Amino acid sequence: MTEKQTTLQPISRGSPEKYTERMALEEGAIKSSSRRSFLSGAATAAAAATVASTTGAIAAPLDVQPSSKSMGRTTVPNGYGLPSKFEADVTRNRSDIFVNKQNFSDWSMTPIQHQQGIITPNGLIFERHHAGIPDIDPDAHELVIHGMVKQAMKYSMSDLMRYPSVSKFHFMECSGNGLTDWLSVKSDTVQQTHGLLSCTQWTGVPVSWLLDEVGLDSGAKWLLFEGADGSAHARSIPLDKAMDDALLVFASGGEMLRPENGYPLRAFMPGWEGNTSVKWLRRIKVSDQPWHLRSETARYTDPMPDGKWRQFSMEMECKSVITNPSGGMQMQGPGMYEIQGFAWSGLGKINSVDITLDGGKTWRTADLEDPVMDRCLTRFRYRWNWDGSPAKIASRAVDSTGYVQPTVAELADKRAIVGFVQHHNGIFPWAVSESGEVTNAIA
Ligand SMILES: Nc1nc2c(c(=O)[nH]1)N[C@H]1C(S)=C(S)[C@@H](COP(=O)(O)O)O[C@H]1N2
Ligand SMILES: [Mo]
Repeated sequence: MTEKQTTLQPISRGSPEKYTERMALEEGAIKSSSRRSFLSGAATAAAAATVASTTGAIAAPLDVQPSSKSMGRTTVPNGYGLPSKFEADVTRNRSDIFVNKQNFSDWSMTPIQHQQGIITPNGLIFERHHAGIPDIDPDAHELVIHGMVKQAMKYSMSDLMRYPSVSKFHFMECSGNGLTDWLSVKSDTVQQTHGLLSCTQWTGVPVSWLLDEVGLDSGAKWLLFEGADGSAHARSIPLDKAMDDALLVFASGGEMLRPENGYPLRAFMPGWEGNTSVKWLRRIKVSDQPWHLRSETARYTDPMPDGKWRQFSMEMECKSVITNPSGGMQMQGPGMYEIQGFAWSGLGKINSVDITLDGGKTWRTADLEDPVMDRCLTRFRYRWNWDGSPAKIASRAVDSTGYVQPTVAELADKRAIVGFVQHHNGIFPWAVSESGEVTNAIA
């Protein structure tokens, strides 16, 4: 998709009166508590001028639309609904910076600049797989739980789906989300910089229920989760996490998982880096220690300033990004815009989001849209009357533990920033030029 085609019009929907009302809510423009006094103030003329220049007033009554003059398409009773053909640009895309020559260990990114609300449609959930997507027949699939247990057990999919289940809203983020941001070549769009991020309602069975059933030997501390794909991707998970909130997920967004997201069964670790949510799950082995797998030594570790590498940094710390306006978009002249974006934290809820318009010199409070849920995407909104001068915009989130999303410099103090950086949650700026062009402004 060429994001260059995405243009941002100043807000112009609705009646001029409604528009003026919205204007009044902008940037704390209401000094007095009465809207009337704002409307009678000097700002009214400016607001009215903006409305006139962006709404296209009509003189004649409405024509009958061509689509009203004939019957539409018939329903497709046995079909699966698809987005409008006019939305064909909204797709998952591969990386534009680091293009693999093969598709097997690869990833595709969610177009978060086009996501409305907090739920990612199933067909747009980002993909990350180490050896391609297996096609697994649920009738043949089994999950085994073994190791330091009283009674090793085997579960078919129909066994598992007979258990009571839970449905939870959570984000999922790959630890490599943003990993190209530190390189000299920058990604253009927010899909490329932050699109290894999705959020949906996950349905499955809590791991703890099955662990209770098999019974743990004393001394059990770690669990191996292993996938049935060509990479046999696996992770060691501490028992505490498994007992606390880990899920065996078979559905997302109201339907069975898509093949690329782990059909028919995956692990899901709320708030933790995506690679701990092992897809195509085939076994859980209980032990008294971690396995120190490739994914825990050669990969998914963080270089520290003292030259050592940190293992098992699985919680995704608080982060946010502006998705609108964002890289590759084109603003259509001065006027009202709504800055929008997402904030999330692997350690709790989002408490607040601040917006800067001047590259971090001053900050203002954004509105958080309900629902604000634990370890879930939270949408923030901020009304901005752009005066047409160059701006550097960014968001900064604070979570319920009090953790403040760091600046890039603050992050670089705590970690050695080299090569592909994992767990990059630095404050991310976009530059808006006088001509309205929006570009990646990471230094
Ligand atoms: N079996 C298996 N599980 C896996 C992977 C994999 O390659 N194989 N990739 C992991 C990584 S790195 C991430 S970020 C998430 C991505 O899940 P998604 O493709 O559903 O977005 O799955 C994880 N689980
Ligand atoms: Mo990942």
